[in-house]
Amino acid sequence: DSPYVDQEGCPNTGESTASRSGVAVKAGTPEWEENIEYFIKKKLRVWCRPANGKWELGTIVSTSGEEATVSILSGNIFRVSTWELLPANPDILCGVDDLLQLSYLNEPSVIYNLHYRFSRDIIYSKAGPLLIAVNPFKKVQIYEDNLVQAYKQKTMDNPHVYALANTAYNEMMRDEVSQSIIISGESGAGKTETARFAMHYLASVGGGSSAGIESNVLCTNSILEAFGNAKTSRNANSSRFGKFTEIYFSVSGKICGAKVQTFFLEKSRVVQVTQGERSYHIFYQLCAGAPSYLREKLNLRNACEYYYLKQSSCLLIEGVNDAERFRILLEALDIVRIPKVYQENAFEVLAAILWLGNISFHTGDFENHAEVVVDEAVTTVARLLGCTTEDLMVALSTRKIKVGKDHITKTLTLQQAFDVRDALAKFLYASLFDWVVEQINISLEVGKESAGRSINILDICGFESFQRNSFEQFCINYANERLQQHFHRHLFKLEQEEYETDGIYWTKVDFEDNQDCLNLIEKRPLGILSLGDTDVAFTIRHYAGEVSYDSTSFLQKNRDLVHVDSIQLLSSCSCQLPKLFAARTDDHSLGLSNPNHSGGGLDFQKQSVAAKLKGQLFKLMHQLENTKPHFIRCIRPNEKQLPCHFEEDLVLQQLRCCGIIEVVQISRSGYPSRMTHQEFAERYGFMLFDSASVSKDPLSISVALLHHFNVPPETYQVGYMKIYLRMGQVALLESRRKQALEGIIAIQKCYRSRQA
Ligand code: AD9
Ligand code: MG
Repeated sequence: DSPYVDQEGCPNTGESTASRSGVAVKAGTPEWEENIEYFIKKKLRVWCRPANGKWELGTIVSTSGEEATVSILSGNIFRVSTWELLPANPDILCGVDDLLQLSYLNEPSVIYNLHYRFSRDIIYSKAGPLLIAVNPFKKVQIYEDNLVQAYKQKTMDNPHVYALANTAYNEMMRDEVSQSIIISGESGAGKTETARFAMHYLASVGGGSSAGIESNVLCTNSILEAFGNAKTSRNANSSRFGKFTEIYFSVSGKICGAKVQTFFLEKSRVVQVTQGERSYHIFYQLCAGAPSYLREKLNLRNACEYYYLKQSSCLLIEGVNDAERFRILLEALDIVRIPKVYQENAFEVLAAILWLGNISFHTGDFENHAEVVVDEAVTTVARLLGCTTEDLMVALSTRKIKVGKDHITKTLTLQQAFDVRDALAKFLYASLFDWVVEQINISLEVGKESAGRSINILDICGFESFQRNSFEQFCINYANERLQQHFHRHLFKLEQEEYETDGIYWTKVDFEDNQDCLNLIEKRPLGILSLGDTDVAFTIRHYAGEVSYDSTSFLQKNRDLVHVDSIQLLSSCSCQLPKLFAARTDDHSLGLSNPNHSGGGLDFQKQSVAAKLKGQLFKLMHQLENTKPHFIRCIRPNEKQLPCHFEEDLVLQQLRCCGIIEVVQISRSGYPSRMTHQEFAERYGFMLFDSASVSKDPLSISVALLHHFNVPPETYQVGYMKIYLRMGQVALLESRRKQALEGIIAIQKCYRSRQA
């Protein structure tokens, strides 16, 4: 009568609940039918879903056919289909640090665990090798400097972004291999904040080097956020670009330089802002915070006077002081040593963009022939760029067309003129953004003492699916698709590596890949990227769900054309930056565009946006492949950006999208519970009645325990360092342990009462 097999001969719950398939037993399967009897007898808790659709904890009172009567914790009784029941975990597993520790892995158990922790301000959890961060939307006291020290000295090692950064740092130092911290999650989930905390940790641990370069690294965040972040409906500080920051370390582990790469800045936001959203922070900061001499120089007005900004009635962000942010930005620009002259050049370009949006057109003597309205807007733009008003007006309202060997000038229609104006504004902004990134990189340039090791932090825009999805969403989701592939492969690979290193037997498990979807997007000749001229709506089944794309203006956005006339205008400007931006286009060819498109004529032609993105992603993946990855999944607990609100369905949807449960399930088909020989022996060793016959080393005690409880050999493995257990085994051992402890207490009571 082994204590391992239930006295009544019922199958043991752990084994029959899915360890064979590696997936939690689905309600309604024969295995679960058998288990229901067991759960009734033992009054074990189950998850049930009454009509309101919310999972509730309860115990099964009785079953009849496919119907079960369940008493939930509130005392209410429900009749539900047995298909709607799932096993719940024992109390000891309530709020575990790592989802892999759950004996029963199912959606309600995972959600319950994360919710339980979240309501105690424990926002970090692990899902095997993956760190989950649930956005608290409030200040939580878990980032203080003393905690940096605690994680550094390993006096704390519960799940935390500091713990993860510490692991990355230590592994870089120990193995001399570059590391990557890859942060993903939906918009507003907390990626950028998490990246900031990781950088803060690394700056503290790797600080104290020459020239205090670590403070420059931290400053890059506020600069890039001013230029690349904006208020959206989902996040008041949404990153509208992807960012890959490489932080380089010397042999002694000190930061000696850094480099920032950016991807797919959302240009359309400069000229088009949806109601309730804002354009890039920098515009509002400049308008609110520029000192009077600068206001005069730039002929600067309030944000509400610029068309590009006032398209949306949202000009302020609650709780944010744009003027104060501008002051902080100026400090940051000084810290990274961007010369004052350069800073002012950049502000001139920004003011020029704002005034460009105020330029209007009317139709002149000939119907549908655009003429620029001569006003303060056009004269100010000309002055800020350093060209004549006449040249600017010509560039905005006409274009040169090549006919045979001759060039003729054609007047634009109103719509074409507005398009040319907006294209110029977008070009100026995107060029300025790239220039800012370059300036930052110059200031962060790797010092001589670099050992060529780095810790890289990736923070890209999260998967997006809206009512209407356009080219921007296509690019973002394509990038996420690539990242997802990297994520799956590596999580899985890591898992297998641990088994191999610890010397246990392990059959390789195949993993479903998203390669088909990537092929659909990028494979030549029929991938969506190369079907550039197909002007239809289409739906892609992404790893995170289906998204239907509206292809209106898709092609235009992908071509991202700027008039050659506009480029020529900029190259003739007397101001530094416009001239520089124009010169950068020299390495691209100037070609003849489709004459039916955008007025017909010469366009500045370059690689399409999607093709460029594809190239960037390949390069990025290649860089990531050469590093050891550490993954963080950020989760948005509610839509309203409120503290203390945990919407279970919303969280569940994100867990499903990012495949967290799938990752855990796959990890579980291995040996999810691991304890070092020492830990195992310490927790359960007292149950060996015949301990005298066992030698005192933890390995022997552990093996003796496994034999003593007749743990089936197929449910565990003994590695060099750890005992590996299949799903459900710890729950069984724990119930034995509880019984044993109760027994000891009963004996002690009995002994004391006899003595008394
Ligand atoms: V987006 O894809 O760039 O739109 P992110 O980057 O995922 O998005 P972000 O980091 O900007 O989200 O977080 C959104 C807001 O949540 C922040 O502005 C904070 O107010 C809040 N947040 C996120 N993480 C934390 C945290 N660890 N502690 C406190 C947080 N607040
Ligand atoms: Mg962000």
